[in-house]
Amino acid sequence: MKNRNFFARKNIADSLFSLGIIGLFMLGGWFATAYLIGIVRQSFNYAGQPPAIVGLRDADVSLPQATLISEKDRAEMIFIPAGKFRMGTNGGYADEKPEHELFIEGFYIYKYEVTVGQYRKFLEDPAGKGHEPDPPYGQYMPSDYFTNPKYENYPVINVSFEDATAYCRWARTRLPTEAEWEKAARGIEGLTYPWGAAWDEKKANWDDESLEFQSDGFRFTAPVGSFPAGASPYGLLDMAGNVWEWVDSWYQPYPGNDTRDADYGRAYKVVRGGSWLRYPTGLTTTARDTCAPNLRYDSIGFRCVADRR
Ligand SMILES: [Ca+2]
Ligand SMILES: [Ca+2]
Repeated sequence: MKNRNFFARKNIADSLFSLGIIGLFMLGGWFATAYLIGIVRQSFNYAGQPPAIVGLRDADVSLPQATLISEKDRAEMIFIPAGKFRMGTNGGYADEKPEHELFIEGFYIYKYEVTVGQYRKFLEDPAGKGHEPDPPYGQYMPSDYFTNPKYENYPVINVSFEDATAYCRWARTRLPTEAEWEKAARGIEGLTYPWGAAWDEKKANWDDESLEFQSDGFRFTAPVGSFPAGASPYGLLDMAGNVWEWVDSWYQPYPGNDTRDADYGRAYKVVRGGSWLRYPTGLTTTARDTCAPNLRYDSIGFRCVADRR
């Protein structure tokens, strides 16, 4: 029989040699395939853009990582590239005028409002001492908002500017300036709402209840990110509605605005974006409201920013 001596020493050596050659070919083939896949994937990456910045046209930017995770609170942050944008509007309320162009450096900003769960981590740290939110009040906010785990992913409320600032310090971030907030909300196209030019009652959590529209599905605050269709050009969520957001700017008139307002000065910080307790005119990307830095309301929360690292 032909294979009778298959196990003879010489034949074993020959067979091992043959197997070795076959193995080398297979290994080579595997490396070649992996290499080709790599090239194809690379070319796709080269042709595309990071998902968070698709559609943006800032030309003067070398893009760093499009998203980052904040170390302390695991918040997702999106990069807003350096460049000019249009701030304010010639329509809207008196304090939103005039539209003016501003250059600001690139920065990272939280994709979502800071949540009850994230704020609780801050309170568990010694840095959070003295910054407990006021208990919920009013007819809509549930009394167990801060204790029932089902509200973990809802925005924190009843925190003052001082509380928010302390949180940011703990998270090694800071509050956005008013200009940073507005650019992140409207992009460089000067959008009136984060999603576009026209109001859409289903793209934000606003005060539909008192108008008896019940169009957005939420009687009080909503879990952060409940309105993906309402995202800003950079992919930020709830930049219109849900909770107002503290920014680190005093309430001042814009350059070229000659209207008088007794509130202008260094008594009030600005809050942005409108809330579950406001009508559409308060939810535009240019609308400004104010609050004393030591007061807490159930319509005001915040999100943080970080400088490019
Ligand atoms: Ca609502
Ligand atoms: Ca908001």
